[in-house]
Amino acid sequence: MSFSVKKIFSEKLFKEVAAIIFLVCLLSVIQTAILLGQSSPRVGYEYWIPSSETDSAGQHGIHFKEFANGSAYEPKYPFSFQRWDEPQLGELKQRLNLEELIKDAPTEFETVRRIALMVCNLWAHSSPVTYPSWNALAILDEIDRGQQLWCTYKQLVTMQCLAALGIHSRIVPCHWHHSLEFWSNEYSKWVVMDAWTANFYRKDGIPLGALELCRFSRKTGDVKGSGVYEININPNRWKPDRTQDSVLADTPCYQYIRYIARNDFLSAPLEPKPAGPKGGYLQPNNQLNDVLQTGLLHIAWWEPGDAPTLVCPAVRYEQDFNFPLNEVEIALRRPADREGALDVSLATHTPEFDSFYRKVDQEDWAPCGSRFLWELKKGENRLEVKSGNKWGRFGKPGLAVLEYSPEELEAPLVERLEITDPGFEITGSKMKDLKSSTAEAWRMIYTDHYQKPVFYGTVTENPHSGKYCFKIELGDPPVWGKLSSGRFRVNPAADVTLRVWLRADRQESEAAVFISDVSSAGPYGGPGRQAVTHDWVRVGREWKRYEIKARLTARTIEIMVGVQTTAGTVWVDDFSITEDRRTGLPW
Ligand SMILES: [Ca+2]
Repeated sequence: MSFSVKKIFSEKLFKEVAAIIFLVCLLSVIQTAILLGQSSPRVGYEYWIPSSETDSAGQHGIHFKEFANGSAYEPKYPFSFQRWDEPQLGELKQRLNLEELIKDAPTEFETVRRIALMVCNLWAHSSPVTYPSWNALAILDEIDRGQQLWCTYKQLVTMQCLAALGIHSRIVPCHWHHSLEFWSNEYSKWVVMDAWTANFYRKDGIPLGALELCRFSRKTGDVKGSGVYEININPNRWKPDRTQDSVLADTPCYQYIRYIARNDFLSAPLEPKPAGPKGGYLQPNNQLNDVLQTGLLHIAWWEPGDAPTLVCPAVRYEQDFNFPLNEVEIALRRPADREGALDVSLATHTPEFDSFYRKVDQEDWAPCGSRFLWELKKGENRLEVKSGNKWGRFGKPGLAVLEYSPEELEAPLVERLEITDPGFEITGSKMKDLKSSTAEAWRMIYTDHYQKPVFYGTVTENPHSGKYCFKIELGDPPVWGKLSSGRFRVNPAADVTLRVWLRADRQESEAAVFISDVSSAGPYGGPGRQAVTHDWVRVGREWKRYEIKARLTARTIEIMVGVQTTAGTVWVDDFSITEDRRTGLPW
């Protein structure tokens, strides 16, 4: 059998297919844009609620109403997080009486705000004489001796206080400054809380992170005109003219930003390396000291249009700068062998991870593994999951809400299997070549002109029974011809036998007898348009009965049957199908 691919897929067909693919892509882009637009009320990224079902859920009686999913993404440059069992964390907590300070704080954000304010008021601002240790307890000792240090160390003490409470933060070197961001489990984003300038930034009621401020600063070098408010947390700030709450921000600090990929300095102390004169010296630009004097790794934010960064690596994708923490990425799969349950897999990027927790419907939160079976009940089903760290602090919960309608799976039983017009008598009396074929009746299936047989249709030449049989005459090259019945109902999980009479214009002519599952279009679902079974048979010059047996799947409720020929001329007559037994479902 030799023919070129080009012959089957004609140029015209190619163009049509290409046009359809383009339209489908365009529509999906538009749909995605609409969906993303609709998701804006939800704070944070990676969370969105789909407005429609896009896969097979509906075929299993499952209709999603809400799905808020987190991300387990890990950044390009690994971040070294503070261990939870570091004894100095407890010492720091006691020394600064943190428990008392955050008592009754209504939110995590308020907890962070109180700590930043307390640290802000610990000392006045001054350049250090030598490069201080990156240890809050050592810094507090120096403060007790009358030292005053600059911004880096207010952020550092705040960072280690937050670590004592299980909140992760990071120092953000920016323009002539070190700022501080913490991972907000409430907002699911990195948020600036600056313990030195004693403020944070807010737009449309949502606190902002350094990357957002950087983007607002790209045109003019500062955030002026961006509608960002500067919220002061300290009435005794170093800039008394700015004590008014909620003034429009104009800071140039965030025109370029980096983050330090560690917050574990208590457990893994940073050793200053002397550079130049004995004991080293400090540059007025404090962020160069980290990199040049200590080799401390910075990760810079870079985007097209920026000059290269020479002192440290850069990232250009948002998730590598603003990688999420403590979220749960949920994967829901339907088990292959049963309905009414979902196989749940959980993943997370939680530093010092302790356990996942789940809350099913109205039950209490309970620890759970990373994989479990979610048994569905009729009606609304609700699953919430969250990740807990070793300090007992939780990330933002993920959520799936769905409606389960098992009655949609219960197809009514069929008493007798019926192929419409199995002996071609109705078709033969009404039409010659099936051009006016109806959905219930026989049809030839081919995809373009080159597959079209030389002749197909009902004829009166020597039928097996009655007045008519069906004739398929292939040309040369003999591209296959496929004769198919209309779709008809069957019972799922049943054993059936299909029989058909065939003859050919030569001995040993090859044909395939098939049963094809077409359940996907029906209300009860199914795998859809997959051949349940077929068998190749050798057809001779005399009428002979051929049969194939099949076990239908648990979700097959509609099938088509037929014959596919590959050479010469074949006559077909008298299909019949019987149900031998119902196997029942395996559960
Ligand atoms: Ca007949």
